[in-house]
Amino acid sequence: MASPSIDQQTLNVIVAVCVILLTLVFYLIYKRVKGSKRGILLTGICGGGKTLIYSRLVLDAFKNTYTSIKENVSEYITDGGSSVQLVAIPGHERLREKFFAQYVEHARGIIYVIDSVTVQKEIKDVAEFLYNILTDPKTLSNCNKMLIFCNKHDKPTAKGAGIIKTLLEKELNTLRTTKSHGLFSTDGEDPSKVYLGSPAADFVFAQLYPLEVEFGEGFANEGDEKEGNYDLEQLLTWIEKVS
Ligand SMILES: Nc1nc2c(ncn2[C@@H]2O[C@H](COP(=O)(O)OP(=O)(O)OP(=O)(O)O)[C@@H](O)[C@H]2O)c(=O)[nH]1
Ligand SMILES: [Mg+2]
Repeated sequence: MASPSIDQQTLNVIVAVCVILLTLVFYLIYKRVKGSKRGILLTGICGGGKTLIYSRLVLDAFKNTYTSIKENVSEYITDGGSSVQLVAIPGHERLREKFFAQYVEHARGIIYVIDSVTVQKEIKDVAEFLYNILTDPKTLSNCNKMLIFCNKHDKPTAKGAGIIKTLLEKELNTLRTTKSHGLFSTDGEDPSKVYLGSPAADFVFAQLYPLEVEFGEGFANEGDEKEGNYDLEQLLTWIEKVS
């Protein structure tokens, strides 16, 4: 007959083995989920500078760019040594939603690139595509980090990130009023869209929590120089943080 002290020891060993196995299983699940979400998406309307930013990061070079008709995808190793998949999505209105839907499921973070010089003139289009991204349930279920990158800050007429944030909040507030009328059909709410922010107050980005929306500014080229300088410091710091 086994002594009670041996039983206790056996029990301790079994508990220890179980704890180790469970830790291992959770670690493997965590690594798998994290590993499948490696995408950093560069998105936004036409001409914001997505392809040039992609070229600066991946090729460390200036490239002449033309309106993209397909996505650019590449591995990118951050200064801190993390590996992510950088995807530049075409901004053309007939392509952007399709490519966004294709890549969002693997996204760890979304960078919404804006031309800070033309933003006021293009605010309706800039805000509407952003609205579509922010009310897409796939965005919120897959990704909780977004950077709104205000590009072309080499130009003296570029609007600051603070002004662009206010412009967008105002336009998104209007859009959610007009669009939410269409969200209700006779069978109830449209499940393909979520309501933007809190209906109790005017829209501000902070209402999107747990989606964290940050703003940054910089430039992918300087003036009209073909090999001009660039400043993507704030964008790179953000990528490092979410990687
Ligand atoms: N001055 C200046 N020009 C820029 C900057 N970034 C991009 N450009 C120029 O803006 C134009 C559009 O840049 P792209 O990178 O092609 O823009 P995109 O967002 O990829 O556009 P689509 O592919 O149409 O969605 C090009 O002529 C770039 O050289 C910048 O920071 N400053
Ligand atoms: Mg492009």
